Formats: sequence, structure tokens, C-alpha cells
Amino acid sequence: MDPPFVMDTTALPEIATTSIRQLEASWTSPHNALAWLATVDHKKLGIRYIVTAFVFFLLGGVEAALMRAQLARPEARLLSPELYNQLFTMHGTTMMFLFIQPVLSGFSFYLTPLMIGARELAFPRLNTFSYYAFLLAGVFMYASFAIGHAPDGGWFAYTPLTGPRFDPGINMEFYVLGLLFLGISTTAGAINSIVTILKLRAPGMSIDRMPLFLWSSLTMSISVVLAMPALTVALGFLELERRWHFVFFNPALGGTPLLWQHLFWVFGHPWVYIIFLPATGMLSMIIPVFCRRPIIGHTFLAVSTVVTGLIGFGVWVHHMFATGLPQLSMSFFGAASMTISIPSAVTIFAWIATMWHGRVVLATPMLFALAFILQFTIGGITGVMGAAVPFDWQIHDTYFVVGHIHYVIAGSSVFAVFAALYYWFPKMTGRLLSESIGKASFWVMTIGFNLAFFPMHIAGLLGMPRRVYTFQPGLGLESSNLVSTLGAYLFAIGVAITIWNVAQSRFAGVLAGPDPWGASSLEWLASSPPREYNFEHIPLVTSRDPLWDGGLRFGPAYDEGRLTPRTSALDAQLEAVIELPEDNGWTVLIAVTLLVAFVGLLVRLDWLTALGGVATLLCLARWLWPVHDKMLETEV
Ligand code: HEM
Ligand SMILES: [Cu+2]
Repeated sequence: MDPPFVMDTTALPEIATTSIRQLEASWTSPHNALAWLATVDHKKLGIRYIVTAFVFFLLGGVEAALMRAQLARPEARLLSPELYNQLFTMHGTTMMFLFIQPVLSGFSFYLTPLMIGARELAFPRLNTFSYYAFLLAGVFMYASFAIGHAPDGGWFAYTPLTGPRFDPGINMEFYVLGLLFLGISTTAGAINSIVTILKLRAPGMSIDRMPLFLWSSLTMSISVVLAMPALTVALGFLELERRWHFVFFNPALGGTPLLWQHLFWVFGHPWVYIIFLPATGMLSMIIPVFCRRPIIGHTFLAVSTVVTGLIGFGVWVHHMFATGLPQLSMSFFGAASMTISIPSAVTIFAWIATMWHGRVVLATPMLFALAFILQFTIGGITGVMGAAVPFDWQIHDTYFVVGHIHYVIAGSSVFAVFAALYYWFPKMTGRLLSESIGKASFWVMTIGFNLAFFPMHIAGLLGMPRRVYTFQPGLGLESSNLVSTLGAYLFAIGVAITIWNVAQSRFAGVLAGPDPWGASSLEWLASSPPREYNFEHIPLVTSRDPLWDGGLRFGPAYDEGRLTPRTSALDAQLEAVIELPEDNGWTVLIAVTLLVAFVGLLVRLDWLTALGGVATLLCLARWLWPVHDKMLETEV
């Protein structure tokens, strides 16, 4: 593929070998197990995030496959009702919390410093901690299967069903405590992204020159910080009620179950955008490259992203239209929900305009992007339908909703993740994925996806309720369910083809070179895979597509340590050069001590909880203990 504008590589500055040697000395970690475990390298951790999240994707996929096998025929006896409850709960929880958000964060942790021309995230050790907390929270939740008591109250865990009266066992403890644990990791990661994006952009990358993926990462991270407390409060209340007989949700004692629903969805709807916006940001990076032209409507796209994030906080009641709230508030939230389609439509039109005026190259990432657009449009339309209150009453808790959520999440965010995988894999590994295997995977996945989920809308309209482990024959539901199951298995085969592609291209793929797609953003300036220090010279940015329009100069190498420039939040003026910390085992240990505290809560051993808590505080103190006697920052 020829790039639209050829970068003048003769403009790359010569770099002194002494400089390289110094950079290597400062940035390379020793080759031992502890350094591997406790690495602060955002690239290694980003890939670790992505791989771990994919493992959870496969686990969630196995759960889905079991459910679809059970639902292939009426009155099948493969799964008991109890097991089915556990499977749909763990499937939803896994996909929403352990796969899609972490995988998008993983891409963001990997890409953000590279896209902004920095050498690390703002808080490298916090990144190590958030990875391990994510991993251990996931293991914690999955340990429930080992003892045969996985969470079974649905991914949004409605009270009073999940309260002490109807669910006294340990099942929901795994959910409540696991998500509290995971929330610490997610919040830490979000704060890291916000500070990095606002403070470490290369000199000259003013906020209006920032790549669109970063607009979506920034909006996502701010939304996490604002939304997560609602979930934490809800889970905290539930735990108090389950364990210590507090009353929040039990109407018999003066509580209200609706409090849970409000708290959960005040968090839950923004969460939907938290997993959707980074996906659109990825597409806004990929589409212009495969249209061979700069994106049309850059500013509109950035504003739409932020506006979607904002409106996302004002629509939660559309999940509660069937709870008998006052008419006026339902009308308000119905209307608010419909307005979300405006920024989404702006985004889609900007992409279509870019394609219209460009030369579309149908490489695998672009194919996934096109399927995203189609499937998201379908999911968006069924979403607007549900925003109409009377229609929602018809489809509430039916398979129509299951169809809708899978179009917007699996059909959109997951397809964006696959586009991103094909697009950034060469950067991460130095090798391209096979295009022919990629296209095969794409077609199998897309056909499988639509076969699996489109018929669910019909089953839902015919009255099939969600979350039931079987259905009766003779209700007209046989064929749609069978097609859904066959489609689901086809989709799984499509995913397996990509896994095969990754496994074999990792070592045998075509060498990529720094910029195989002829792209315009700074990550493609670094080598593939990038060196530990990302860039030999810190780039100085003077335009939006620095690799296309020559908007690039080079600054100093900053080679006297682990240094990266800090700049002002809006116009990216150089403020200081900051020193970044090295690998640190305490960050790993602290995730383990937190796990101990949560296990203590789970098995109700207060001394264990106290032990974990105190150990956490001690490790925290040790981690943050000042070790440098020299100044950490050099003002310029
Ligand atoms: C790999 C293909 C997938 C298949 C075949 C599949 C299938 C299913 C099935 C059968 C249900 C249960 C429906 C019910 O009984 O009510 C379900 C629920 C759900 N799925 Fe998926 N799914 C897939 C992928 C995903 C992905 C990628 C996500 C999100 C990233 C996701 C999110 C959810 C959620 C949130 C629920 C609701 C769980 C609940 O009711 O508590 N699914 N899915
Ligand atoms: Cu919503």
C-alpha cells in the first residue's frame, strides 16, 4: 500500500551511539523472573492485559457455547436450571468486566505513550499494580466454579434476589467482593490514563492535534472515575446487608430494591459507553489509514465522543422503564436516551464521509471496521426502539434485549477489538498477521455473529424471556433458537481461526517494519516492536497527522536516565523533564495482599481480612517510600 503522503525519512535525525547506549542502560531491565514479573513497561503490561482479557473472553465463550447447546432444542436436559443461572451470570460478568473493558484498557496502556510520543505512562508502577489486581480479581471470581458455587444472580445482580434472604450462599459473595476488588484496578488504570494523556503529550501535541483514540480513552477514563463510585457504593451496601444485617434494599424492613437499580445503572449505563467509546476511537484511527486520507470531521468526532460520555450519565432510567416510575421521569429519560443517537450518528457519518472521499483498501482491519459500522447501526436502531417507553415494556427481559446488547457490544466493541488486533499486532510483535487467514476469520465471524444474534430479536418479539434455561415446543421458537446456536458455533470457529493466525504469525509472519500500513500517528514512528524507551528522540509535533504532512521535528534524546517530557494539558508546552520509576516488586505484592483481604471477607475470617489490610498498608508505604535522593524533576 502506498502512503498518501510520503514521509521524508531523511529528516530523521542521526542519533549518537553513546546516546543509544545510555538509553539502553537506563531502560533495559535485568533478565530475571522478578524483573519479568514486576515490570513497569507499559508495552509488556499492555500485551499482558490483552492476553489475559482474551483468556477471559474464551472462558466467557465456553459459557456461551454451553448455554447455546442447551437452548438448541426445546426442553433439552444438558444443563440444570441452577447451572444455567451460573453460566449466564458469569458469562455476562466476564464479558463486561473481565474481557471487554480490560482488553480495551490493554490497548490503551500499550498505545497511549507511543501515540503521544512519550516513553511511559505517568504512573508506571500503578500500571503494574492495576494489571495484577485485575488478574487476581478475575481468578478470585473464577475460583467460584472450582467449588461449584459461581454467582447466579445475573450480571446486574438485582436485589432482593441477591440479598441475604433469597441468596444466602457464597455464590454472590464472589460477585460482590470480586467486583469491589476489580474496581480498585479499573480506577487506578483510569487515573493513570487521564494523567498520561493530559500531561505527557509530546511538546506541540496540543489537545486539538491529539489522535482520536486518545479522546475516547480520555473520555472513557474520566467516565470510569465518575461512574465507578456508584457501583462501589452499591456493592458495599449489598455486602453490608448480606453479612452484617444492614438494611438498604429490603422493603419489609424499610429499604427499597429500586435503590440498587438506580445505583447499579448510574454506573451501568456509563459503563456501556466506557466499553463502546474506545472502540469508536480505534475505528477513527483505522478508517483514515485504509481510506488513504485524513479523517473528515476530526473536531466533530472529538466533540461527539465527549458528548456521548456526558449524556451517558443521564439515561440510566431506561433500564428501569418497567419498574413503575412516574410517567414524567420516564418521558424525560426516554427522550434523553434518544438524543444519544445524535453524536453516534455524527460519528458514523464522519466515517462514511471519510470513506466516500478516500480510496478504500479492504484489508482485514478495515473489514472488521465495516462490519462494526453495520452491526452498530442495527444495535443503535434497536436501542432507540427500546428508548420508546411503551415499546420497552413489550421487549423488556426478552431475547430482543439479548439481541440488542450483543449487537452493540459483541458486534461493535468486539469487532473493533479484532480490527485493532489486526492493525496493531505488527507494532506489538514486529510481524504482520496473515491477510488471507484474517479474511477467512472475518467472514466466518461476521456470518456467525449475525446468524447467532439476529434471530434473537425475533425470538424476543415472539415472547421468549431472557435468562430461562429452556423453552417449550410449539411456540414458534424452535427454528430461531437452532439458528442462533449454529451461528454461535460458527462465530466461535471464526475466533479460533484468528487465534490460529496469531499463533502462527507470531513467529512466521511477514516482517512488518516500523510503518506497514503507511499510517500517520506517532506509534508508527517507533520500531516494531518498539524499544524499551519507545523513541530515540522525543518527537516535536506540529500537526494532526505528523507522519503524513511532515508535522514532525525532533527534540533532545533525554538520555541521562528514565526521562520523559511533561507538558501543559491544553497546548502541550514543555514544562519539565520528569524521571520515571523502575520495576518494583511491591506493586505486585500489594495486589496479593489485597487478594488476601478479599479472601478473608469471602470466607468470613476477620483476622485474615485484617492481616491482608495491614499488609496492604505496609506494602503501600514501602512502595511509595522515597528512594531517590536526587531531584525527580528538572524544571525547564
Ligand atoms: C461469543 C459469542 C456469544 C454468545 C454465543 C453469547 C450468548 C449469550 C447467551 C446465550 C446469553 C444468555 C441469554 C439468557 O439466557 O438470558 C448471553 C447473555 C449475555 N451476554 Fe453474551 N454471548 C456472546 C458474546 C458476548 C460478548 C462478547 C459480550 C460482551 C462483551 C456478551 C455479553 C452478554 C451479557 C451482558 C449478557 C447478559 C447476562 C445476564 O443476563 O446477566 N456476550 N449471551
Ligand atoms: Cu443503558
